Amino acid sequence: MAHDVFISHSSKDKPVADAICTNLEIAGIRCWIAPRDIAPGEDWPTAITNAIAQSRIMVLIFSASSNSSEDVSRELFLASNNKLIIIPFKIEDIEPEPGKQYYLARTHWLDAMYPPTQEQITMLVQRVKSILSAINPDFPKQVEPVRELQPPAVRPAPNQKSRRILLYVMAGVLVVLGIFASFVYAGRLNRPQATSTPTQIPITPSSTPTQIPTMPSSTPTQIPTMPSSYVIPVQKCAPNCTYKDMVVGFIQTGPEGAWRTANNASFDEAATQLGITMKTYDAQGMSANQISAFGTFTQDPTVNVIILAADGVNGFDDVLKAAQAAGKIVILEDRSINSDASLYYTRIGSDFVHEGQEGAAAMCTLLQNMKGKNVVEISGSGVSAGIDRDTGFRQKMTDCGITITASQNGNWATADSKAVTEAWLKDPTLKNFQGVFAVNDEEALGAIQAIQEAGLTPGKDVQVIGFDATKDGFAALINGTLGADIECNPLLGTQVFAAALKGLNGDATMPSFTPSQEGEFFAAQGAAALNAILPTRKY
Ligand code: GYE
Repeated sequence: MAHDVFISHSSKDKPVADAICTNLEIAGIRCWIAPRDIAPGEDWPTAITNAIAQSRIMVLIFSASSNSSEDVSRELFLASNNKLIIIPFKIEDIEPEPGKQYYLARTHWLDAMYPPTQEQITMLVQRVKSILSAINPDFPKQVEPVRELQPPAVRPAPNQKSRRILLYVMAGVLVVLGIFASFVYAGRLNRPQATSTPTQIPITPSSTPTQIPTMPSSTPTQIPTMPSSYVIPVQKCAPNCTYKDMVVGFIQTGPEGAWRTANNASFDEAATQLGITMKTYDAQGMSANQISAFGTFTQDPTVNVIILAADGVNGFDDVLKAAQAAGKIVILEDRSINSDASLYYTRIGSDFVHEGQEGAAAMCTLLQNMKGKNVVEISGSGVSAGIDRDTGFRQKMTDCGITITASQNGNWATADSKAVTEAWLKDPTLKNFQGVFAVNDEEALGAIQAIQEAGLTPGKDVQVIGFDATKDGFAALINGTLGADIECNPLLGTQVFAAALKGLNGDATMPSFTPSQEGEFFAAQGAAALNAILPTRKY
């Protein structure tokens, strides 16, 4: 039976492991746990090895007894070999022994206690759910409420005192709802400008995270213009927070091309200049890791701002809600995600749909004197930059009758894109194309290499366009192998930190999206003109 989660634990922690298993399964997550899932007479080591190989996530119940368990060490070894995401659920405050440290050093601990509280188990279920929905968008959305660990207690009739408290609480809730309704209806898409100090709906740090309505987003990576109801978490230093008060958790994508290097560097430089404390996390290209990192930064009491450069589009709702409930200001830099704008403070980045449209217009210009208008696309699937450039290009390509005859993911990388293009050039059914639409410069350079090695001339036999306008992109424009390069600005550090400071100070006037101002460059501008511009390029 396929399952999602392998629960690793010491037999001494069976009650906690069983409770967690029950609650995960209530939430629709299929678990494998010993001894329940070992068939009578089945060989344990084989059963465990197969179970781990078929899982996506390992939840490790970490305690003194599991720390000293050889079986748990072997399970960790197998989990790492099978590239499972490991979530250590710490129910005792002890450090892992060296052998286990090896596997747990880069994971994100979920601190709990013995026995764990409902809230801690809720956090674990949400974390697992978010990771699974990131891995597989079809994964069920709603998290079922976690059932209490002990059998339901018979509730005693409330006495005078508790009845009075009950009344106060209900009154309080009504007041909050009232303010909320006024907030939504008074400033539906525009944050109220009424008062100089922004309207704050008090987020009382209660046991369960504040429920925030989510507006279903229609199309994928819908770029919202103005949020409907983002509640800005109130900071102690507000309204006079300074950069010195800012502690940032920066969740980065992981290594990509020159654009990403420049983007990360712009944050490092700005943080140093402004005296901001910044903790960065490199997600190695996996949004599942990013969702896990969110949990860590959300639990980190020192962090008050979380910045995300998304490696995916789905699965962020729950961690955004948790971060907001924990009082963190969340800002999206660069890419958008499929979460409603009411779940984050703002996004700063490019309008990728617009870039895609610019790309199509450039390709139309370049194909004017070509014998055909067949274009192959080297995409950047799974993230908004690739998805939206593709959307924008396809919206405009019909203006001049372009047909996309093949499309494949190039992983933002030169080598992958070269291989993809080589395959198309060798395929008699696909080789008849006059243009290459590559969603970044690294991919465009890969296509150019393949075209040249096939004995064709890029810029003459085949027109290639790229995105980013990096120095390497410029060099290709200057030598004429690249026909056009649509600029995408990576230098966002200073702007994002300025927005974060506004967020810390409760500034409700910040638009939910601030698109970067960008242009495009053509080989037709000529080497002289382009060479004059090149020294001014910072990336
Ligand atoms: O175009 C590409 C990078 O998200 C805009 O990601 C960014 C893209 C950029 O890998 O080079």
